[in-house]
Formats: sequence, structure tokens, C-alpha cells
Amino acid sequence: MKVREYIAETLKKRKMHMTLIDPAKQDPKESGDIALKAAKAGTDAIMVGGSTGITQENLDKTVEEIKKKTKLPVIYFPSGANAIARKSDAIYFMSMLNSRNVRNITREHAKGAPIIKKLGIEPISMGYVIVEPGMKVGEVGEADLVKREDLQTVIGYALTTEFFGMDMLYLEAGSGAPEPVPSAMIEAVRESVEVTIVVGGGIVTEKQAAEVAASGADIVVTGTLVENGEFESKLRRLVKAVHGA
Ligand code: 1GP
Repeated sequence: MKVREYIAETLKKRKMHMTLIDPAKQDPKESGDIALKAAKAGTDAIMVGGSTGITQENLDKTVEEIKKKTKLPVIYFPSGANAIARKSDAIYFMSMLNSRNVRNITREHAKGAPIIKKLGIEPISMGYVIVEPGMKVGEVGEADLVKREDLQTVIGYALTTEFFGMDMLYLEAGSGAPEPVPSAMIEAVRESVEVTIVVGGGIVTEKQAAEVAASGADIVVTGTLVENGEFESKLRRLVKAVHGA
């Protein structure tokens, strides 16, 4: 089954949680161990990526180790065409819609697309929108951050995603953000579009995850939570909150 189908089928039953693993934050073996623990905690897929420090070598080795440890789908969450996760099951083919730099909107894509085609990796199209504070990805992505109270602008990007025929919309507050994307923003977007909504950045507690899901996110992403030592029981509760929302 294709990853997009797996996601669509699962979303018919319940909301989903995905764990983001950054290959630049630990060595590949440790990434494999994190994936195994996340799988045991009930996460639905592993995303691999980061804003800086991704090389073809650490990316390939990380995906390899994750695949040794879990059968969950591995989705590459790219920051450019400089490295492509050859062994991933799918790739978020994502355009940073509010970047000022055309490189992040279509140019890296035009470089990467022929490689993705050749390798036979499943692309999942996605509009990627960076909301304040944006953190590192907002900075390196040269994003015109969407202000936290600016519902009109975010709805514009959400409709753009839908009208472009993209599968998913990712509302991103940035990894390590002090607070997730506001609930009012997720609700406004949910009312405006039918596309699958992914929300990430700054989600560390089960309460935050439950609120994000209840506000209308289909998929909740956490990354930082799994980077700091013992996380399994906390993640288990958070995933349960998402699945039950
Ligand atoms: C970053 O949205 C993801 O792209 C995850 O963010 O690291 O804050 O969980 P956190």
C-alpha cells in the first residue's frame, strides 16, 4: 500500500501522530533506537529531516537504521535537493508557500523531482506554511512568517494549497517553538479547506497535542520531545490523546 493510501485509510478511523527524527541531532543508530521507542509508543509514521546539517550520508544511514528497527512508513521531510532519502517510503514534496526565496517554493523541487522519479519514491504533495515564531526553519527558509492572529493570511495559503491540488497542508510553528500553532488558526483553516492538515512545532504535552487535534489537525507532529532522553511514556500518552481526539 502506498503511504498516501495508508494515511487516508487511517484518517478514516482516527487522527494520526508522526514522529520527526532529525539525522543531524544524533548518530544513525540512536535514531533507530528513537524510532523503535516511538513505534512502541504508538506513533503512526516516522518523518526524517531537519533544517540544517543534513548530508546524503547521515540521511541514508539514519533511514537505514530506522528501517532496521521498525516497519512504520518512513517519510522524508526535506530541506532541499542537496540530499534525497533514497530508502524512504515517501517524500513530502513540499512547497514553502510563504518563503521569499523561490528556491524554497519551486526551484529545489525542479532539481529534486527527476531524482525522485528515477528512484521511484512516492511524492506526497504539500503546502508548507510557517507561522510565528517560525524558529530555525522560518529563518533559513526566509519565510514571511504568518502572524499568530492573522487568520485571513493563513486561510489564503490554505486555499492556495487546496486550489493547487496538493494533498496536504502543514502548519509549522518551527521546531522547539515555545507554543504550538494557535487553536483559533487551526480551527479557521479546518473550516476553510478539505485537505489533510498537518500541524507541528512546539507540541510537547498531551494537552497541547489533544488541543491541536481537536482544533482540526488530522496529523500531529512532534520532534523535540524524542530528542531528550527518556520519552516513551510521555509520548505514549501524547499519541493516545491524538488518537482519541
Ligand atoms: C518541526 O514541526 C516539527 O518541523 C516538529 O517540531 O521539534 O517542536 O516538535 P518540534
